[in-house]
Amino acid sequence: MSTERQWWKEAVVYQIWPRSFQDSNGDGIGDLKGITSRLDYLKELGVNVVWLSPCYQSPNHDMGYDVSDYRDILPEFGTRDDWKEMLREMHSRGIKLVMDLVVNHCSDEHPWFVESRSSRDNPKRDFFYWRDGRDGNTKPPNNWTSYFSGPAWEFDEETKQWYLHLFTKKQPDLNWENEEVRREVYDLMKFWLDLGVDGFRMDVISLISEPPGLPDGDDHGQMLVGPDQYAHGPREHEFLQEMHREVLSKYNIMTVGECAFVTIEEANKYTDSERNELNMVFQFDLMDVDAGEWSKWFPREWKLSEFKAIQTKWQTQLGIRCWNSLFLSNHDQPRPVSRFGNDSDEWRVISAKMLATMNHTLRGTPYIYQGEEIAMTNVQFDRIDDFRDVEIFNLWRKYVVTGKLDPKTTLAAINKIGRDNARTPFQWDTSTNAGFTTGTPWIRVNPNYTKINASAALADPDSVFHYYKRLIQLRHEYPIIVYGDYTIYLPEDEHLYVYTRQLDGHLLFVALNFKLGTFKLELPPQLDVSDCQLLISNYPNTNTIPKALRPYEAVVYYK
Ligand code: TEU
Ligand code: CA
Repeated sequence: MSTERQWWKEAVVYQIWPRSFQDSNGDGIGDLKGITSRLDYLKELGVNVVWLSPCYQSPNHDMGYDVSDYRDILPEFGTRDDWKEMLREMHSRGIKLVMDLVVNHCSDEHPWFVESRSSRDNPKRDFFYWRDGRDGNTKPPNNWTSYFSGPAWEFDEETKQWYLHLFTKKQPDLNWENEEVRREVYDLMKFWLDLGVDGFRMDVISLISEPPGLPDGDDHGQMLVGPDQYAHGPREHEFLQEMHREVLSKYNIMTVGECAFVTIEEANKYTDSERNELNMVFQFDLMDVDAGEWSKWFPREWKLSEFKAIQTKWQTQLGIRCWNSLFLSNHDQPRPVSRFGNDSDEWRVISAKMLATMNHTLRGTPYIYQGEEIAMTNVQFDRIDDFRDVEIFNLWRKYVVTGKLDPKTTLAAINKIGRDNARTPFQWDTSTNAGFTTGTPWIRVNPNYTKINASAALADPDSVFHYYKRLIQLRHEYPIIVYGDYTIYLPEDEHLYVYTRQLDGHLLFVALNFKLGTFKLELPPQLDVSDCQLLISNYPNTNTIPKALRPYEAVVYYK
């Protein structure tokens, strides 16, 4: 049996985080009209799909991931008509639109929650998880901690009960056990699908079903009971199959579920086409490779062999009917060239191309996060006030303000791994504020925009941008890049990542040097790479496979 061919397997997806992409009216905040004005740039890059992070009505406590009206556009971003025009302009350029679906939780300002908290017998009470606390109601109902520091429960003074929030207290969790909640979700999905959207990225969809009785989790002795304890509840797959029956099956769309803590076994269930759940999931094993034992805020050194083992697991252990997604960053992650490559002046371009080569030649659908295609880097803010992310502020309040962590090392960790790295404005050109806004940007622009920007990248045929463009073209020309089987070589090598893809008698050979040094490329005798043709490389190369790889060198051959 061979892999079923599907448009969303062949596509490349570009993620837009609207607040920081392009401002059109000088208020310092990116907006929908701004996106529309930049679509020719995306067309030039050659991407097939845009995944748009939330643009719905929201108090923006968690930058749009706290929705207060699922059918309305946030006024800062524009109007429904602006949205319709954006969609029309995308479609006329052959670009599809995937919207973000944030329905594990909503905002505490959503009318459902406002009603729900108004009294214990309100009809919407059961839309959320309300419970009595322990010890005479003085302690939360269980020991779960929220994703963003502190307990996952908040006490409500009015009705004297606690509600569950796996993220901030302004993001109450919806109770999916309640059939009415599910019906509301399916209705709002149909609302957007009927307006012409081409799919959904589903925020933390692995958290919608809770373990019955909401039992205490094991705190591992660290007072942290994180989502690994409450992800993939018993009704998760049942809910998704219902959603598929009620909504997804009626449209030709793509779905990707953000699945925190997903195991390969679970991912096989989520994405098996015969089970009718999701097309693919985002898994975070690679994003956790540098996380310390305690949390991501205590990063550790990682070995290339571990990195490759993660990739290889996801390349080889998903079933033939399943599918993978490939990403190096998103709006929650630091910039990949700073994290996995080398962002010095000398190596930024070369190492970013090497990382891109990997992300676009593995099996799965590749995602590009805005700015990655010009190798934007992490920022370096030296004051906590320069940041804007609630996750960072919660960390600061809980640990630094209370004296548990020292400000200097915490600031260093925030600069290294914090989410605002991904959220500084897109760097378009050398004009004021990188061409992002004529006003004051809502978050500071990375000062390196004078060197790193899209206009410079477009003008330089050797830029990272043009390299991405070529990778995307290759994907559309060579089915082996999409559908080929994966084999790794030299798995223990700590410098090079070498693998092949195979399809219908063809071979794709990929070799990547992850390190700053030149290393011999010794190929196993069973691998016949004679008569190969060079498809792409970040160094000048020929049809002869090099005997050694230079710093961050990437080569792709085909026969
Ligand atoms: O993220 C969920 C999630 O798993 C992230 O918390 C991620 O692992 C983390 O930010 C890394 O520190 C989604 C959204 O992508 C994120 O922006 C939201 O804040 C979150 O859900 C709540 O909606
Ligand atoms: Ca604006």
